[in-house]
Amino acid sequence: MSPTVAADGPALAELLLQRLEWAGGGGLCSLEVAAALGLEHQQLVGAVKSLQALGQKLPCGKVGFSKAMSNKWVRLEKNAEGGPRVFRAVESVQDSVREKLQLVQQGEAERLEEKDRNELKKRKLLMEVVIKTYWIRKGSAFSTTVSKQETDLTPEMIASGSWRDLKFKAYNFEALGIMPESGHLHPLLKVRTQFRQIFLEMGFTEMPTNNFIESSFWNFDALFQPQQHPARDQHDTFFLQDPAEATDFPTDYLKRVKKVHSQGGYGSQGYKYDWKLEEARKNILRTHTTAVSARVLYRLAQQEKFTPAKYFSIDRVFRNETLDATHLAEFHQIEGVVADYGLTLGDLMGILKEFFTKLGITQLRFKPAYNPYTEPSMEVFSYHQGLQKWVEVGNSGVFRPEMLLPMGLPEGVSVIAWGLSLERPTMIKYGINNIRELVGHKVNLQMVYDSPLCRLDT
Ligand code: FB9
Repeated sequence: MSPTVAADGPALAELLLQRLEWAGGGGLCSLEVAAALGLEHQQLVGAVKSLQALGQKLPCGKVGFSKAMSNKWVRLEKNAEGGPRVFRAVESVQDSVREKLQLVQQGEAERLEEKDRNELKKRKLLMEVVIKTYWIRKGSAFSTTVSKQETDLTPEMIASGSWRDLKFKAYNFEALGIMPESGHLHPLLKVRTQFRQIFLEMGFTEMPTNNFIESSFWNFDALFQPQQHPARDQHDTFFLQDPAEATDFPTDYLKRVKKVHSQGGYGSQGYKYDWKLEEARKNILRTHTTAVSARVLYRLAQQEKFTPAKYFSIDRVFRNETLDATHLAEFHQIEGVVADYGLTLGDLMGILKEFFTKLGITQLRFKPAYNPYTEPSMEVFSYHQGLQKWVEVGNSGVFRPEMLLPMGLPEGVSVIAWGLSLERPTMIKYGINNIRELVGHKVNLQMVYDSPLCRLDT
């Protein structure tokens, strides 16, 4: 029997759907439909399967089916002959979603209730776009031409008087500065700048500190620090292998230093030991910037006529110490030195008060201490409001005559000096607890970029 219809898939499937539409709620028997269409039953079953499969493939097939089921437009018979079947359950449907979307399509979305709008947006059937419109009207200086607003008042404008006819752009005091494209100073260098400013304000001159390598002579012997002092051995000091020795010393001065160590002089009994040149020659990484102060004071003493002087230095020093959260094998030492006739401990206390007040530190206390090259010596303490306790903020003293007189400084000239570190105030100002967050290979460079300007007196 020749089929009465073209039996290809989609056409047959649609034909079946139309017959289902005409059949009303009762549904159709595949056998009867196949006979009516003059088709093999299997062909029709194939069309039915293809329609069943469509429910899994169409992106909205599932949604449509579940909506039809939840609206009770269709019913599912799971035990129907030949497997699960879906039947029409109502004569006609009112698709409210379709009606609402048609309203949107007609540009009448505002007629939708908010809950409907939110439901459609949630199902991604509706997307809201906010369009910002402006109401434009004439201003006080309205013109039909756009006149360029000047941003700079030039000498030419003033001279010619043309500024009278020009419009100037109003200052924008809210404008933020443009971030510099250049590099960023490390917090240590920002704090160093502040300390340098304080010293310069106080009339001090910066000493040349550009030699990390120093001879033991200038670092220790010139300061009357004996050669057997524990600070001079390997566990506190870094010695160089190459060049291991310095050779160039002022001959006469070296003789006076040797004598004052081994025999005494200038009223001092000295240390009475066999002072050795080879010990003084040993090259090291300087352990303090006081080595630089010794060189500068020796140069001051070579003047024909002594003139009072104030010096400062801020630079790296190296000590072979136990490392911990606040101590590395190097740090920046800050040092102030004042040379004049008749200076006393009172002068030292006064200048320390002046110096630390500029740092915002006003409550100072002085505690007797010991240094090999100063006598008397004082530790300097300040009351830390945040920590509610007294903290050490530096060390100080009056250089010994056994250090100053061999240099050639006149009798009566005394030199007061003090020192502190750069890292400690920097860590406090920037709230850094571990020094490895401030210096070293683990430093987060973003910290450097983001670190604010430093004001020490606040
Ligand atoms: O810097 C130190 N403390 C400090 C300084 C400033 C500060 O500012 C606050 C924000 C407001 C806070 C703290 N100290 C000296 C004290 C301690 O930190 C101490 O534990 C560590 N000291 C270093 C040496 O340690 C091996 C700091 C360093 C120091 C100590 C002494 C001198 C220099 C640096 C000196 C000296 C001297 C003495 C006489 C003549 C010439 C130089």
